[in-house]
Amino acid sequence: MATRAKPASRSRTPASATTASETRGNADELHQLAGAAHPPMTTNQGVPLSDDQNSLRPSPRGPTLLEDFILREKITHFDHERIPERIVHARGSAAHGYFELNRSLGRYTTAKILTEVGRKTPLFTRFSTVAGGAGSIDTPRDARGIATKIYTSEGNWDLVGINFAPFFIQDAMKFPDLVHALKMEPDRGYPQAASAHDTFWDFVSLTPETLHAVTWLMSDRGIPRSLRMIEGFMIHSFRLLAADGSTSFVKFHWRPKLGVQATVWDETVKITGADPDYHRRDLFEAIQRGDFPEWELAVQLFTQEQADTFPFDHLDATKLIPEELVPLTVIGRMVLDRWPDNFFAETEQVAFCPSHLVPGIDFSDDPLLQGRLFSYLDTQLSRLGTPNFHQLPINAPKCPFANLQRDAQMQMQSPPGRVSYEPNSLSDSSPRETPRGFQHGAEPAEPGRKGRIRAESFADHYSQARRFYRSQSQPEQAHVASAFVFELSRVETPHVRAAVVGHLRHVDEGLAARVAAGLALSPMPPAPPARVAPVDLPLSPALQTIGKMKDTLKGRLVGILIHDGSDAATVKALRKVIVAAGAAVRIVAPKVGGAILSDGRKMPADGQLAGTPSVFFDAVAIVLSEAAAKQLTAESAARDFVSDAFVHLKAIAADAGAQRLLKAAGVRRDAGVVDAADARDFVVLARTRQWAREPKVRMLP
Ligand code: HDE
Repeated sequence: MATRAKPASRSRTPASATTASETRGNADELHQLAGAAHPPMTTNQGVPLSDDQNSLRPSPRGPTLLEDFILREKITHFDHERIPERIVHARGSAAHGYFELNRSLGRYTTAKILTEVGRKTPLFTRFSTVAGGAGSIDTPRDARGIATKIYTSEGNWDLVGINFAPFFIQDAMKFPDLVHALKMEPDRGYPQAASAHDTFWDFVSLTPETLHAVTWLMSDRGIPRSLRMIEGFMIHSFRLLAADGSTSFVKFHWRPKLGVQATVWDETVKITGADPDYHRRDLFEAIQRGDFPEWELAVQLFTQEQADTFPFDHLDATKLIPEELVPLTVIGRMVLDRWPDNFFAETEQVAFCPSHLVPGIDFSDDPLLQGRLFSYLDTQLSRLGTPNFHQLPINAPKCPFANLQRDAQMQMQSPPGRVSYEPNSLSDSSPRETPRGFQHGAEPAEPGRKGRIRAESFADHYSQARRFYRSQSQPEQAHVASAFVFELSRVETPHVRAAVVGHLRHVDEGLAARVAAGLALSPMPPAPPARVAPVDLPLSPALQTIGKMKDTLKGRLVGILIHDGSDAATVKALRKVIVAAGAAVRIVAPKVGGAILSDGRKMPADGQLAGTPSVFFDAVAIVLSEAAAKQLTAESAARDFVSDAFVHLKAIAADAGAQRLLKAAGVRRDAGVVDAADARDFVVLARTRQWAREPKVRMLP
């Protein structure tokens, strides 16, 4: 910033001289800082700059001159820095990595990416929430997008999925309505990134096909612990095309190496306040410390004949194919090992389209997928402003690509020659079709009559929602009920609340009763007429989240609270055992500089207590001298650190000195609270939440 000149002086000074009233800000100091390693700063036209601190003016306190092309270029560029954010999935975080196939699908497809075992193919994966804007929080109750662009040798293949197996609607026609209902209400501009409001639940209550995905949304899957711990479902069936011309169906799933894990709701709410970037930071830090997130790519393969026997229509995006019916076969893995260099250039400008397929894979007739095939390309035009968005480095194929499309805004290529049409006889090198090119599966079209029709086979909206709810473990069922109660309690319109509970009676009478009780809703609202009466399907334990938590501490984070006088040996022993178990340790202390431990040495802190609550950790250890514990009983951040860890069902290790703080925080000893000396027991307990504690700390509906 320029130094302010003395207001009294109005004298004119020669432009060349610098006087007391006319300084160059800190430009001269900065010149001295510039070493040989720094390239000269230039304008966008390559003109070197001698002063990037001060705008051009005729006198120290005079107006800025229009002539200042350097200022105008800089400000103009700044004014246009933002591009329209994605209408959905605006909030996202991404990373580079690779895909490696370990089992060939050569019997089913010609796609090289699915047949060349052992080859590592680069990819870019973007995770997102759905409802909130680009600057919104990472941890609302919401679905999570997981979109992957694999730069295959046969062109880019985009796998654009979410962490729920069913979707909310069956026909693309309803997508704008679903999204309008979900996003902030248009008159008041809130809530941002939350489904707990009238318009969303109004739409749900009038659109029973949403019930299955909504039950997933209310489950623990809606509040993931980490982006590294979500599954990814491509939702729709796709076709695989074999070399002999035969076709089969496939569903693609990502399965996290670390297992699926969620936070508890109260914890989620607190994380949101403590760190709105919680998931982004978690992903960034994991990659920085070399703890590379990894997923298996699993497929469900089935034929038309098998599909004909399913008690549902696999073209209906609100249905899933249970693993028990069509097992998952793991065929490869995705590893994310590099954070983008630049958020805007890569994470923001990456453009996914489910229509980006490679030869050997084809679409199914799922009406939701069919609509998506139009939408994504269209939205990139408004978001990125040009049909040349494929030329941006993050979107460009890494294999050769060429055609005779030309010009348009922001054309980066300068193709030589007079020929930009085909067929032509004037060029020896213009691109031509190839027999190895993309083929569509030659399936006979079903006979029928054109119309705005919904298949009768799509009509059962409740049976799969029932199976999902009933397949959950006891704690998870309680969480689903609590989530419905929470969300509907935020709904101001009583008839909307009642209508949703009416639908829940078709899902499960017990669930409806729990939610009605939680809302103090009586009498029980009637169940609306159902086009197809729900049936009891075989349960599917694979749908649980708690069941899918991996029995490991790998990829998790453990916090150790210390203060001056904490026992050095205990802290070190804990850290050693936790790290050996695969987790990372963060030291938390009342002062960020750290604390002097019992051995007289200073241990630096990774986080200051008030800014590093226990919600950031999967388990916590409290190692304190008696004096420090006594002192910290007067500090609400310390009491909250301990009591939150307890009510969020985390394993707690505490030494004798810390007991006073535990007592002040209302911690009652249970199987999940151990002595800090028992570090090995602690790391075993820390692998899971203490579900048995939950009914003692929370009133569950
Ligand atoms: Fe999307 N969706 N979607 N969606 N979707 C977009 O495309 C759309 C659907 C998904 O990280 C948009 O580039 C329609 C299902 C992800 O950049 C838009 C329909 C699934 C992402 C769009 C659906 C998804 C998007 C907005 C119903 C799971 C983020 C920005 C017919 C399989 C990708 C953009 C990223 C993004 C349209 C339904 C997942 C507007 C019309 C089902 C992960 O084109």
